[in-house]
Amino acid sequence: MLPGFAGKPGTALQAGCLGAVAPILGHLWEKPVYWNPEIETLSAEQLRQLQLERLRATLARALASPFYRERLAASDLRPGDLTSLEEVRRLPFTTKEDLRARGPDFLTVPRDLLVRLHASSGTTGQATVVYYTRTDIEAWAELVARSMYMTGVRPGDVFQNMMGYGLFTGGLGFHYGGERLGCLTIPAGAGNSRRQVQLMVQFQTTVLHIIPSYALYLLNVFAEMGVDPRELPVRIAFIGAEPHSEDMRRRIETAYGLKAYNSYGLSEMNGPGVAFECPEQNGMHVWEDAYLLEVVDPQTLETLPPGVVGELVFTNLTREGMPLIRYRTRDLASYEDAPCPCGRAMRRISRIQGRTDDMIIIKGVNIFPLQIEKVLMSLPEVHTNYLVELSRHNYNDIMTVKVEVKESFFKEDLRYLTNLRKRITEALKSELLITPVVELVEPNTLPVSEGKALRILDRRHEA
Ligand code: DLL
Repeated sequence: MLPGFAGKPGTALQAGCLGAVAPILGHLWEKPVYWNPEIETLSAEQLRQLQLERLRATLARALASPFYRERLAASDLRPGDLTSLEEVRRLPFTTKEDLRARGPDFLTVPRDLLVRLHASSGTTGQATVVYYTRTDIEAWAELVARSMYMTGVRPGDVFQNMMGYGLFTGGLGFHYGGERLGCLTIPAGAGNSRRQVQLMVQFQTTVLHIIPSYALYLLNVFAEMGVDPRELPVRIAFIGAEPHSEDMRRRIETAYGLKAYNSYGLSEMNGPGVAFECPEQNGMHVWEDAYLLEVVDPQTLETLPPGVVGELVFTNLTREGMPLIRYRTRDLASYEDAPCPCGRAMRRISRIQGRTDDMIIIKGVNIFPLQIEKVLMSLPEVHTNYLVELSRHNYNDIMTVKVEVKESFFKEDLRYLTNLRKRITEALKSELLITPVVELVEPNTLPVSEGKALRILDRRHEA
């Protein structure tokens, strides 16, 4: 049976096995589009029906945990009473604070059924811990494999996973997904830049998983080593785990000569593989058979319609050991439910616009780091890195933006650089509505992180 029509694609025929008969089979050997056709070709209506059934089952399962037994006791809603998905709004939200305070109380199974734990990277404070049963790990690997397959990764691809292996979900999540799909998976891990380039050359890597800011940084190492990434066979990259702009994606695509797909997830919802771009690169499909999506106004908590930016809220629909109900992600995005040309009915979310909690307020103006990035990355003179420092002087907030300028422009005369500084200041001012102090620095002089980039240094409390 040909993949895509039944069974799992990775287990059936591959181009390599067909060898000389491939041209004869020609028309039959169309690459299957879907990893899991049964789920990926559901109509919107069928998908909602499946979600409703799974939501009831999840609620019933959640009641086995001390946390939800208590929390849901106050609500008069019983799992069997749910007649529509909208009724989920009658249930209380779950927050990161709940997870921190009551961690193990979220478990619905005895401890000896748990096989793994991960912890969030803690970019916004103390880490939260999530637990997985064997079934959870397998279901998660399936979702990541499905996501990778959707972009065109196939068995036989050489997949270099440049994410941190460990408590962070990015490394092991994609590792299991890559193996599940049938890729030759290289557990390269984060950092060790020269080695990353060597691995790519030696094993002729075709697919990358990489933090977007690191992808730009790595270009310097390629240059130092005299290797042109465009001459390597790499054709697909997954970039995610941190906010990045469309300009940043295009830069990565051009410099490496590949297609870069945005990938979204969070440890509280297993990790990566919650929402992923299809070849249209126009929003990330939420795997709605596994996650129930809501977008709410972060202040009023009212449900928002398509196209309006609000906070993403997810409910697990297939998780066994630690299902979360109406988890407030703090991530801001909008959703789109118009049909996608790829044929999947799963709704798409926009690029993450920021978090409700990384918003910085300077002189009363609300600013999201992504706005700064968008401006800087649209300027051809700007190199790969920048740093925003917030300080306070005489009760006055000052925003200093240190910007790396490409070597070729740095060699220009002083008048040119003064003018460039003025242009960057103006561009930031018109986007942010406040005037930052811009400092131009030489390329590769700002600190680089091997994990998620640290772009904002808030020193205002030190004043
Ligand atoms: O970052 C999971 C992941 C790993 C996603 C690898 C994609 C690739 P956490 O460490 O728990 O999990 O951090 C989750 O990172 O709430 C977002 O604020 C941010 N984030 C994740 N993906 C994106 C993205 C992983 N594509 C937090 N764009 C989330 C913007 C993202 N922000």
